Formats: sequence, C-alpha cells, structure tokens
Amino acid sequence: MSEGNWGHLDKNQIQRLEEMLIVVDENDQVIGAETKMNCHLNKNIEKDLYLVTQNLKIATKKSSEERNDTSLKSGRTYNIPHLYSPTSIKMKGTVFSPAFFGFKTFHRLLHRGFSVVLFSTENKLLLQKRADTKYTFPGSFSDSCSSHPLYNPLEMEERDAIGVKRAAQRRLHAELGIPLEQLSLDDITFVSRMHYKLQSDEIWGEHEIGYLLFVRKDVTLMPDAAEVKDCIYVTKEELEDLLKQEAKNKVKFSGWFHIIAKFFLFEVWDNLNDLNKFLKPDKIYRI
Ligand code: DMA
Ligand code: MN
Repeated sequence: MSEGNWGHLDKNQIQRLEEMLIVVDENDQVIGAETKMNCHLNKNIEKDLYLVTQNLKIATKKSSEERNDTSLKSGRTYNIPHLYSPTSIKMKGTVFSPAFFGFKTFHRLLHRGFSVVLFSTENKLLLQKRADTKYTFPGSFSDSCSSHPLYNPLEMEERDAIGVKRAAQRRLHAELGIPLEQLSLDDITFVSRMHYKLQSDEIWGEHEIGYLLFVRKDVTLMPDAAEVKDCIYVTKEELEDLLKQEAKNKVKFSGWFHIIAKFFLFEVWDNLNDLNKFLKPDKIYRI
C-alpha cells in the first residue's frame, strides 16, 4: 500500500477506523456490522463478499481456512453478522468455495452514513473543509458535517430516522463544536436517502446509503482541528464560484458533495421555507 494513502492519517483518524458501522443491504435493511476501515477499503467495495450470518468459531487460522482479510480473529466467536471475505476455504487439503458452507453472497459491502446541510437563518450554507488527515477526501470542501451512525441500539433506531439524527447531533458537536443544547433532534430534518459508490484514491472509497439531513439554525462553532481545517458560510453565488475554482484545480470538493449539489442542494436552497416536496423518507435515490 502506498505511503501517501495511509501516511496522511493521524492517530485520531487511525483510531476512528475501528468504529463499528452499520452494514445494510440495498434497501437499507440492517445486515450486520463492520469496522469503519473495512467499510471504506476499495478492495471490499469493488468485489463480492460473503457474510457470516451465524455464530462462527474460528478454530485456527492454519487448519481451517485460508483468507486474506484481518476482520476475523482465530479463537473468537462472532455474535453479530460479520464480513467474511475469503477467496477460498481450504480444509484437509481441499479447496471449497465459501458458498459451499452456506455463506450468503453479499455484493459489495454497503454501509449507512449521513450528510448534514446546515443553513443559517440568513440562508447561507455552512461548508466545512476536511482536515488534511482525513482518510477520504483530505483537504476538500464538503457539506456541513458527514459521518456514520454507529452499530449500537441508540443510533440504529429507525423510527423517524432518530438513530441517524442522534449520530448527526453527536458529530455536529464533536467536529464543529456545536453545543448539544443548541441543536436538538427536532432541529434536524430527514430529507431522503442516496445510494452511491465513490473512490477517493486507490485505497479508500465510499459505498453508502447516505441520509441527507437538513438544519436551519444559527449556531456557535468551535471546530476540532483534528477533523475540520476550516468552516465557512457561503451564499449560493459564492458556492457556484468555489465550484468553478475546482475546475481550475484551486480547491477540491468531496465526491458526495458533488452528488448533493447536483441532485438536491440548489433546488433546496430555492425552497428553504417550504421543504415538504423534498421530504421523501421512503425513497432511496440510486446515483
Ligand atoms: C463520511 O464522512 C460520510 C458520508 C456520508 C460521506 P466522514 O468521512 O467525515 O466520516 P467520519 O466522521 O466517519 O470520518
Ligand atoms: Mn462512509
């Protein structure tokens, strides 16, 4: 693996790669959990995988299997469905396909994420510039705050997308320093979901069902430099200008911000007082 794609990560980002994310199928039904690292490696997103859906005791690496991933450890029992990506399983000298053991084929590891677009009451959009240490799209402008709900009961609660909203509140506080009392779950509107796959570089990428969330509020910002390099409020014209600068290689934007901008943002911006026609909680846009 090339130094450039790992070398820019600091201790905080490396540690956060151990967070357990929610693995979903193409209809956003929960299938299991995986580390943030495994969810964002192109090698896991670009090929078919198998999913262990029963408790599985891995006896010893040597005698029971041949595999090239590090997500399962020998001698441990897994109680939650877990990614398993062997190319083959070798038992007593014979090579079997994982399907032989009844492991369900699972196409291209997919996880749940969210993106918050936050507007001030003056109708300016909050953009964040990602820290240079971020694993994907380092140093790029992006929406106000993107991240992932975690595999725990509170952030997996699906009624009114409450779990995802809790995760958004947690990250708006952690990344941007927005005080929890300034942003309640009721301040966050769930707009719709998008399914997309993106490459950031040759190592890292996204394959996500992303919840688009909307906030319109004046908030206090105290960004964490380990996550966010800069924060700016922009008008629609200023954003259009920044996007033109990207074409001249002067600034960069995250891949998912382009999707949000193309399919939602400018239309939403023109209708900030009446978002009802954009609220499609049951729809998943395939992009
Ligand atoms: C990724 O955001 C999430 C989406 C929806 C593209 P991120 O890389 O900033 O997430 P994290 O907080 O997990 O680093
Ligand atoms: Mn992601």
